[in-house]
Amino acid sequence: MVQIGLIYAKPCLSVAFGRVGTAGMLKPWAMTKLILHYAPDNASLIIRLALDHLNLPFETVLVDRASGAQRDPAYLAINPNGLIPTLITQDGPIFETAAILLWLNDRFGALMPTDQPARTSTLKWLIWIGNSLHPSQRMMFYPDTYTDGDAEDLRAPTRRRIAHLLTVLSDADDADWLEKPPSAPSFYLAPLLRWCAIYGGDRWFDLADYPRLFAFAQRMEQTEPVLRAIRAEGLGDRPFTAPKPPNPPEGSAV
Ligand SMILES: N[C@@H](CCC(=O)N[C@@H](CS)C(=O)NCC(=O)O)C(=O)O
Repeated sequence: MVQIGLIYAKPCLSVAFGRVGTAGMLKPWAMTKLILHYAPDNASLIIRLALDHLNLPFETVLVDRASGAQRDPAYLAINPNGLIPTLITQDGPIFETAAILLWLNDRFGALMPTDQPARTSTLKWLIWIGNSLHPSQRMMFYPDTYTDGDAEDLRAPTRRRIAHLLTVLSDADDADWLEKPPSAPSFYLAPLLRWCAIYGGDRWFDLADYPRLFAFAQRMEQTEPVLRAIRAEGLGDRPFTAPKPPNPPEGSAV
């Protein structure tokens, strides 16, 4: 069953009336409450960070992973993939993390640069995270979904693949969003770095091997959305540079 979780609404209602080009005008779409179907320390964390960054009020509904609620008919009706997150919006339920981030930017702005070429490179890396890095992580974390054979036979090359991808990102000249104020790919990347360290086997990953990404993670840890997510999902003091398994106030990560 999908359960009703805590209600989370920051007192910033003025911003919920639309940030982009509204000049104080009330937009009808801005009045529909956003509902994030989430589990602690799941990909929904990325969307929580983005919603918080945008100062949008939203409700959370816990998807109880301990009972496999992501596969319940009620949840499959809004996300037939049985994956977390799903964001309920005035335009209907949205699944796929990158799609939700882009929808939020379409509606509210402030998640992607508007000037070129920064916009193009930020878009490129956002989709790279969603199409390349995140799927590789899923192969590490859910090997049984991808092979009938020995999980370790899949994990070993996938570890190398993830290391290669992170090296590509670290070395990229056009990934300067890493050093800029947080944008959509920042909110996507930071939790993925955390999960590399926590899930998918012991001690295969050390963020310190990627100094540029370590510095990025340190900066992200000091942002208000991350500080609030730490409390909301029990992520520990240094969720990206020294991650520990979560200790959430409700629900479970796996
Ligand atoms: N491509 C999906 C992946 C989401 C995903 O992997 N979610 C994980 C939690 S981090 C999940 O729902 N796992 C439960 C399962 O696989 O049954 C997205 O971008 O939203």
